[in-house]
Amino acid sequence: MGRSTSRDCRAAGDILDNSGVGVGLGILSQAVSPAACTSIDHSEPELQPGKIPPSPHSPNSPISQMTILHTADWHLGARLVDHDRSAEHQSFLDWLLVFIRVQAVDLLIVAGDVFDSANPPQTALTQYYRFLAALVSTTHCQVLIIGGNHDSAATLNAPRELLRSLRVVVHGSAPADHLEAVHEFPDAVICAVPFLRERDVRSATAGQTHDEAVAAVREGIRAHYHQILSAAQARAAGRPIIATGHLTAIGVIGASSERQIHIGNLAAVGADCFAGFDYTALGHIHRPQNVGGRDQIRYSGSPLYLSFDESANAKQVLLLTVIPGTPITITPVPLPVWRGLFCVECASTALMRTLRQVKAGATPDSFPPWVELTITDPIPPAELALMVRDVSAATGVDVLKIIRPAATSATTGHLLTGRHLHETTPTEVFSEKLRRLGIDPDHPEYHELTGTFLELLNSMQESATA
Ligand SMILES: [Mn+2]
Repeated sequence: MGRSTSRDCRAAGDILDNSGVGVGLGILSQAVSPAACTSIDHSEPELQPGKIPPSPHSPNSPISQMTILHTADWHLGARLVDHDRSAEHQSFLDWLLVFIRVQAVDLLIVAGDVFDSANPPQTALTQYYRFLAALVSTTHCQVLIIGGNHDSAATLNAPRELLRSLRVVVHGSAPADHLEAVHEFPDAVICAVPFLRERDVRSATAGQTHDEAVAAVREGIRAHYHQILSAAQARAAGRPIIATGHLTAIGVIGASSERQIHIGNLAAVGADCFAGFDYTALGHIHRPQNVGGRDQIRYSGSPLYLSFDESANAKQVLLLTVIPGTPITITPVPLPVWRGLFCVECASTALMRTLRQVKAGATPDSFPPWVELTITDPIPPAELALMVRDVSAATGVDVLKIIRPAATSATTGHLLTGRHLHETTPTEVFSEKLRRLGIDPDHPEYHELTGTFLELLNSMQESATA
């Protein structure tokens, strides 16, 4: 059952890899084609929210294998250019619930950034609790949730005793005792490691240089994983050991929607940090990928496109089949595109034709596509705004952001010109400040200042979430 499903899911993945990206249409990048995304597995009953297909095995039967679903970076409550995304999140949660039922998933892992902010809006909290309530009342699935750098550990942890009684384990922050992070299942041992804050892995030492501090954080993370691995190995008795994490690994390809963590991304750890674990379920990087070419160390990526610059990659969740004594089977399951994000570049005269092509390339029945539009010819802003409004209404494509390089080229090419403050990150603003002060990015001073800035930003975010 599990095996044939794996093949079907892989086939769907292959289609995704070959699906067209809209080149030659003035479209720089776009989401995957509708045909590839809407079908998950043709051998399974159609995934329809509300219909409960039969479970492949009874929850009461002895489990000879364990099915784990790895996902991360939900970012409930997230907005894009001030636009609400709760309907897309709801579509994802509805899909996820049905998928877990159909596949009889035994354990759902959410590897951090459940929420987009430390103080999530009420709608996001409601979505979260409704989803968990539906999951525990209609499936046998257990849940492991760890905190990410966007999450408030306190917000996640507040209901943890109540949730634990409902088979939902929450680790908003790292427990002081490593043994508390080790969870034993009949067929696997799971080590719950959330986003590690600097205070979790390093005691600040006066007089340390920036580089020494970075090295200390990196070493602290490595030691943390090593100690938890030892604790798990003492109990595993032949069962595979799976870790979670929310961090940056060396060599990953990121996107602008990932907030920098630790001291910049300089404290990124290598794949060797996870040596000894049979699988590592990572969060933080929104583009699905493995780490250091090792398939058993994976970022599931975010279920939604969170920024325009990640719109070219397919989204997925990872289905693991765990049978003690055999390697873990990893099956990427492509997700539907609930809303396509598109970067579009064209002349104003080609706007209607280009947005029609965007609409034609978008998934049918999805929410209206959102576009970041770069206009290549000089056109007065007022005239452009009217044109965009009319074309947008005619095509059903929403333009969230307009970039006019022709109009801004005269203003000495400031990197942030033409962008609203809410579209920038604090780090970008700081980098721009350094640039305007004439501090060269290759100069050591640039790295010192950036490192100090990120440390301050980090501790601000931490105290906001404490
Ligand atoms: Mn994230």
